[in-house]
Amino acid sequence: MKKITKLLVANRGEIALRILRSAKEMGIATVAIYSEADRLAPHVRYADEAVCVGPPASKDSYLRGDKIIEICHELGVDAIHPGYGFLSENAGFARAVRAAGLLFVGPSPEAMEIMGDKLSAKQAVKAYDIPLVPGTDEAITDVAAARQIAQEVGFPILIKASAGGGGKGMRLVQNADEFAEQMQLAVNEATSAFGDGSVFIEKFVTGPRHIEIQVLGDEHGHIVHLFERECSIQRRHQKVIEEAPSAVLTPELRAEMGRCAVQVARACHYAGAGTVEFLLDDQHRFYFLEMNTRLQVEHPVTELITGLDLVKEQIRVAEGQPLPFRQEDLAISGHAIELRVYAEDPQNNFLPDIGRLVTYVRPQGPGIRVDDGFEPGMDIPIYYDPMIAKLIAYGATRAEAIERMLRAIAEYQIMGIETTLPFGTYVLQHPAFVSGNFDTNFVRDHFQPAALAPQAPDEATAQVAAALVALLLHEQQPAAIDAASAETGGASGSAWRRNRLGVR
Ligand code: MV4
Repeated sequence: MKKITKLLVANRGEIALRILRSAKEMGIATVAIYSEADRLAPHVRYADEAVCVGPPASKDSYLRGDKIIEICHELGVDAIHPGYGFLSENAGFARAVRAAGLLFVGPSPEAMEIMGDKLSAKQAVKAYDIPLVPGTDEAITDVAAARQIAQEVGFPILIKASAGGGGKGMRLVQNADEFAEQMQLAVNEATSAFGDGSVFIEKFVTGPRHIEIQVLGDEHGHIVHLFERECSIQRRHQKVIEEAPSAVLTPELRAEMGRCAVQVARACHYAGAGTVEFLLDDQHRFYFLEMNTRLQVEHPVTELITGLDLVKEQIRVAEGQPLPFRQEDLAISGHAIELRVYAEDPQNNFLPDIGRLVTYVRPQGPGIRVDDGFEPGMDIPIYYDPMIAKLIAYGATRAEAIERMLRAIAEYQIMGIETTLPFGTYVLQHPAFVSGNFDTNFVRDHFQPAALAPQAPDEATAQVAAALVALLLHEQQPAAIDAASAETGGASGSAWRRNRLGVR
């Protein structure tokens, strides 16, 4: 056991703040790092100390593992929390941290390596009873042999890159005639994107749900699961809405997927917080896809339904403490939904929208949590992920969580950039979402951008708008209008304005 007294957070934005807050509650001193683009970011002020690591580009700042370790030595830091993204799943960095005599708040480099590659992950879980999508568990190299396997599995099939993730290097093959060409494309894409051309075959599961299980392990071999998150609402392989629990899992299926997730974690001697991803098909059969060896963006929904602080648990595990609970101590209470508020235009194919948060007012009230890293007036940096905030609603039931989310979206005032907030309203009111009957094709099947287009105002609204424009023009040019007003013997412009607005 080694107590952490000073923690460096190797990240930015909402997740840096999220981690700093838990460290503060635990009485741990904190160090933030920041790039030149983030000098004014809230995480920099929140930490006890902050060090600039370099120019805006991630590779020159948040990815500079060598510099970050050096800072730890200079400031007497004893542990690093990597957050998500950046260095969080970099086994080489985790190894360097360990070699420098520091604690890495995350799993071992060995576990990261095993799960970082999809084929080695499949190999690792082979000894356990984990359902895998029919296909190959070794890299395919010979086209003719691979086509033969695809025939046996049955088209359509997917060719996936072993080193891939987020749908990159994934090719859908409809029939044997296309196979050779698609395989070549997949190998080329994997080679250029990951420096590793290993690909494998999986039967294509049509209309699957993406359901993941949160796991938590300690260094003494205890592993529990913290139930599921439903993450099927996504676009371009990026999640937008997540919820816990899933509307479709029965207690039996939940327990079974949970047991499998724990076994996947056991297969790589996992310690820390991790996520085991599954596909669930329309027959409610589930298949292990991959394991993410980090804290995930959507972890708050799990926190809300379990009452746990996952960052605190991560820190305690990193210190070598045993988990303070067993599986049977854990239960789901209530329902939580997260909407990722991205600086993107849902009416324009979710293209990133850059600019300034001219107005930024967060929603509040019962059951609402906002995890963000912005303040009014700040610019959205172009260098990083365009996520502004995570809006999380909690309720006793799914219906109450939906009502609260809709109310909170209506309260949220963001002006200056387009966001995914209106998309959230659309989804949360959609019959398919409300009924729970949806899959990973939700956006393709049910979302029409035109549904978000502003409606033409009615006559009364148009007149109020015209009056407000007149008032604003008056405010900007009071001298000219006051002069006109004096000529007609009226009150001064500003006094008139005060009276009209009821301001004293
Ligand atoms: C699949 C699949 C259907 N069948 N594998 C996409 C990203 C990667 N993590 C796994 N993905 C998929 N793998 C088989 N065998 C469908 C997807 C998929 C998907 C998965 C999760 C969430 C959203 C998705 C959107 C499209 C495709």
